[in-house]
Amino acid sequence: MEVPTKSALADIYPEDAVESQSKRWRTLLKTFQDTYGKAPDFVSRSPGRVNIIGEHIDYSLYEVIPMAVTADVLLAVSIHEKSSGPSTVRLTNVHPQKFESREFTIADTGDVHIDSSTLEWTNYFKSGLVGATGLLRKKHSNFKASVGMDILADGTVPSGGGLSSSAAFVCASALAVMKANGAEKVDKKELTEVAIVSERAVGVNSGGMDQSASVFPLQGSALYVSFVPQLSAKNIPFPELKSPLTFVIAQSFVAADKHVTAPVCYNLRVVEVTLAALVLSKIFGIKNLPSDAGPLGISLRGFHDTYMQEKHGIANNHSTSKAEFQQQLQDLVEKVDQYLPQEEGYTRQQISEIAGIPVEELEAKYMKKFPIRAEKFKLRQRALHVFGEAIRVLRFMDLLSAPPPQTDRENTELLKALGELLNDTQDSCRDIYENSCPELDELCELARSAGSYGSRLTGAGWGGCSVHLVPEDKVEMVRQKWIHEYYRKKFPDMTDEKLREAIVVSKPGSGSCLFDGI
Ligand code: NG1
Ligand code: MG
Repeated sequence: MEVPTKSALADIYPEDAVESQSKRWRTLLKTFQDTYGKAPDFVSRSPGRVNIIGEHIDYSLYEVIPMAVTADVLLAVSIHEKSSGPSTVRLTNVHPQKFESREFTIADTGDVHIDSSTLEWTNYFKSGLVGATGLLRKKHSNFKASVGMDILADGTVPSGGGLSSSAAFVCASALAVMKANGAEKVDKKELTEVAIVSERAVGVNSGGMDQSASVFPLQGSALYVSFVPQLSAKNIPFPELKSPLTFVIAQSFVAADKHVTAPVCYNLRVVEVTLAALVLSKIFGIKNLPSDAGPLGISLRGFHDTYMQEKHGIANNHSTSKAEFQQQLQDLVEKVDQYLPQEEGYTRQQISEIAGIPVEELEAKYMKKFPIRAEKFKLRQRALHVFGEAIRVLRFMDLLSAPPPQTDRENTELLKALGELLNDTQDSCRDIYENSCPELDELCELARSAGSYGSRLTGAGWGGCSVHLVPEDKVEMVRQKWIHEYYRKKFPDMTDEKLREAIVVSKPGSGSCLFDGI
């Protein structure tokens, strides 16, 4: 295939990135030729994302608003002839020192071995492969195993940096496998669902936000992602403002390695909100808490909707107004405050007594799939964050969808109101959900002192990235503040290149796509 034309690249990258992307694509295709002695058949692409608002509530099945960023994963692929017997996948990376070349076989049965106990870059490809294989089998009863492939990967989403390199990689991989095996048209919803389930195969109990944000977005839009009654995503164009919305992303350079910290951080939060759903259902005498798409089979959203149905005869659905839904959430906040009073958390024994389920059964159902380590479970705080954050997402949507401001004053007021919601999220993450860290708190404080309207961590937290709503004319002040007060002080040896990577002014980018040069 040929390097895509600049106008084709302009469809997926912002104007000012087209030149450098064109160079990058040329290098990718040339390196492929040098490595494998042939040209790739196609390139599959999927971007990273930044979450604007709605943190740690996707796995409780509440709506979130992320956007795609320019940074992405590209997989250049050449397909092997279909043959009998096992097929081979060769994977190389444009950064071979960091990501060593690998080769593995796909058995005739289609099975692939994934060792999720090690942090291995090709696992993300394998998990996308397994997911896509499952989807292809569902569609074609005679489909068994994927063809072999030669692949060269180039990822610009920093790993462990909170911009979801993992989802970008899994989505690009699943898309590549679909294409290599002859899928004519890949349905975005199917691709996203496959990627969500696949990523769980590499050991993290993830929600579905990252994969949705990697697949669905259109350039210039944020994405409103819903998980109930089923996964759906709506592109929300940013309002045309005199003083436009500018999001600045800043790395903390505190590595947030989920595979190491999951048992006491991410996966523990998933268990805590699931147990909160269970306990609240018992407290309110819910009869039929349905199993749902939450990673552990029940969710706070499931509790919420069932509670409204059983106690108030209200069926929440698409005709429920946002205002009504907000009011329900507000009531739930008050209920949690009253009925889950223990600030210090709840022991397994206490949860077992309230839920009427033996401790062993609780452990088997909710703590085995992904191991966790905890004596106490902070049900009160976690539920308060989830309901509160779900309210903030609705308010944010209301502000984005209102008629655009007419005067400078209204413009500033809108930015301030949006920023305040981001600041409230940060407070809630820091104090109630406890997924911030001192470095992220500091980046937010510094940005606000230099003119940011709203600053908060983005993604899982405990390190990684932060996102800031900054008026265009203050971006430079904020940048200087961080450089002098944070980066230079904390990392005196940091190279200029690394520093450039640390702070990114991001425009909303576009989702997954395939280039086959036709
Ligand atoms: P990160 O760690 O930033 O990729 C994680 C989850 C999301 C979501 C956020 C918190 C994975 C793959 N992603 O994002 O689904 O729950 O944390 O809002 O685990
Ligand atoms: Mg991730």
